[in-house]
Amino acid sequence: MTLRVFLALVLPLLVGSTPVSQELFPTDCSDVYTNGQTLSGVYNIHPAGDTPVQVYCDMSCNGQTEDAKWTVIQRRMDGSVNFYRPWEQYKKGFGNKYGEYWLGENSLPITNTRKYELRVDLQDFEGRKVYAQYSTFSVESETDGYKLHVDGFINGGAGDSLALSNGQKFSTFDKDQDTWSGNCAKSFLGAFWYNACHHANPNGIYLWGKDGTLFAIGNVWYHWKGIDYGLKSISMKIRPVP
Ligand SMILES: [Ca+2]
Repeated sequence: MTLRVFLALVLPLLVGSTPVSQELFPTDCSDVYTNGQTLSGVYNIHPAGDTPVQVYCDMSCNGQTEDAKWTVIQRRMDGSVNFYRPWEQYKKGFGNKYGEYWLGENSLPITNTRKYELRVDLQDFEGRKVYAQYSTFSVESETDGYKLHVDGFINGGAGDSLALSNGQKFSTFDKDQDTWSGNCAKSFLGAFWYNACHHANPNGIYLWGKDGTLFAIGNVWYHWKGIDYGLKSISMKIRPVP
């Protein structure tokens, strides 16, 4: 029996309080922060019980605040990871937690009892930073296609490019759940909550700026930089609503 399993079995019996179990098994980066880890970096969280998931915690929101506590579920920053991947890859997650990655299903607020908000941080190649925030964020189960629900848009200069994706199922090139007669993931070389098809394509091709060679295939956010500008960085992050 490992020490962790032993503690998990015995410690709650000894102490029997929620904070202690969250200290052993932080659900997300806000628990990590509460446990005293206040610097941004890679940590283990336990969103679904005792199985640890490695994640990047953005504790300072790019240095803007001191207690941001965001759990990063998606991040692009240098084009080092290929995001054109099939359904099973998006389900289990992929990439490098110190760089670019998609966290995967077990860390999304699907069956979690907590309510979450979403923030999308964007940066262009001229150093400008904006964001879009949503006061509620949840995803339905795989059976229901990971249907997306976002509401309560707060404009940090980015504009609301997720409105078109609200209420949509997740699609990959091998699982077309969009509302278009074609295949959005194949046509726009990404994987996302496509409608018919998108105003944002965070998992599209890393374009290194503006490139109109192929229409809307980049990691773009339409309401800020248009449909053919691939962002320098884009990251999607969540935290429980207080
Ligand atoms: Ca389709």
